[in-house]
Amino acid sequence: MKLYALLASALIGVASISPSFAADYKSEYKVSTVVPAPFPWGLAADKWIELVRERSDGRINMKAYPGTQLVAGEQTKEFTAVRKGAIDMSVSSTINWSPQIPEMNIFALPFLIPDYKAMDALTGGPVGEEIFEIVRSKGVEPLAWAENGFRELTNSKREVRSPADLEGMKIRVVGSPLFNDTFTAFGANPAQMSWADAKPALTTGAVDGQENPLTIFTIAKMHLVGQKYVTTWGYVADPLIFAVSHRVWNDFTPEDQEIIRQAAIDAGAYGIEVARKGLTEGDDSLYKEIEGLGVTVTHLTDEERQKFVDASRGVYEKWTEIVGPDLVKKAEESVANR
Ligand code: X2X
Repeated sequence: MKLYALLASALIGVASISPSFAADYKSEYKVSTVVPAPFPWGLAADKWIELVRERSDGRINMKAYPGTQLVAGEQTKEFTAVRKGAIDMSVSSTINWSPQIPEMNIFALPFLIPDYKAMDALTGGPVGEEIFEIVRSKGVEPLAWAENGFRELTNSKREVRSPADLEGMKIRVVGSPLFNDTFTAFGANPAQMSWADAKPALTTGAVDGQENPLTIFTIAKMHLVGQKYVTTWGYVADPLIFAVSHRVWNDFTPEDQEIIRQAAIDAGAYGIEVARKGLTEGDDSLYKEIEGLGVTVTHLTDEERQKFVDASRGVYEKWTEIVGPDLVKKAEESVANR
């Protein structure tokens, strides 16, 4: 250990006098995201990039590539690209990685996560640890959590208070077939498509509605593409993971790995803060802002919400088998003890 420390400090010494040391590093590390700043997701990625640049004195240069452009917008193929090293780094939604990592569907089990405290108990507890272990075993280093948010339902047709109101509505979804199952159970017609295709589909009326965090709703100005009804039901939550492909992770010195990891943790805390702004009990200003756009915002009563819970119970049970009953049990315990 002592020898190691000696070697490490010798290396740092060499690095400071020898420009060739940094030549092992790429001149740019590509960071994949779906949405850019000012979406909280993009803000979290930018903060990570900025902190790493600062703390490495400009030696480590990362750049955001939003729109999952590194996989031509096909966000559900992002994980494979990170794994293979076609993407160096990413800030990624568990939804988009769930087609390759079945356990990731845990966050999309309908109505598992009742509130932010539960979300924190999952990501910050044994469930988060297990998910990170799985990601690591597949060749990707997970560093920290950030947040897209609770996904709320929006549509152009009518106020939705019960599954009956959703009957026959065409709803854009993304991720694994879990989302198809859930919306089918509610009586809707789900259509899988990428974020790149979602807005045009809403604009033309090819789909009637969608589900996304409300920060996505406001920043993407979904009210301008006919989304006049919002139902807050918090049926699933969508955490984000800061990650680095092992293809590049293993090239960094332990000190630089630590810089990158700590920067992700700090950027994650910031990202979670901005993702929740205006959507908490103490500050519900974002709901007000949306109402101010002429949108009907419907907060379900417990009784109304329960109808959706009941309707999706079979889906929850089916997907518990796919996610892994032990992991789901762990998650339920974390939520109960939050
Ligand atoms: O496509 C979406 O809905 C988005 C932006 O929320 C994700 O990438 C999961």
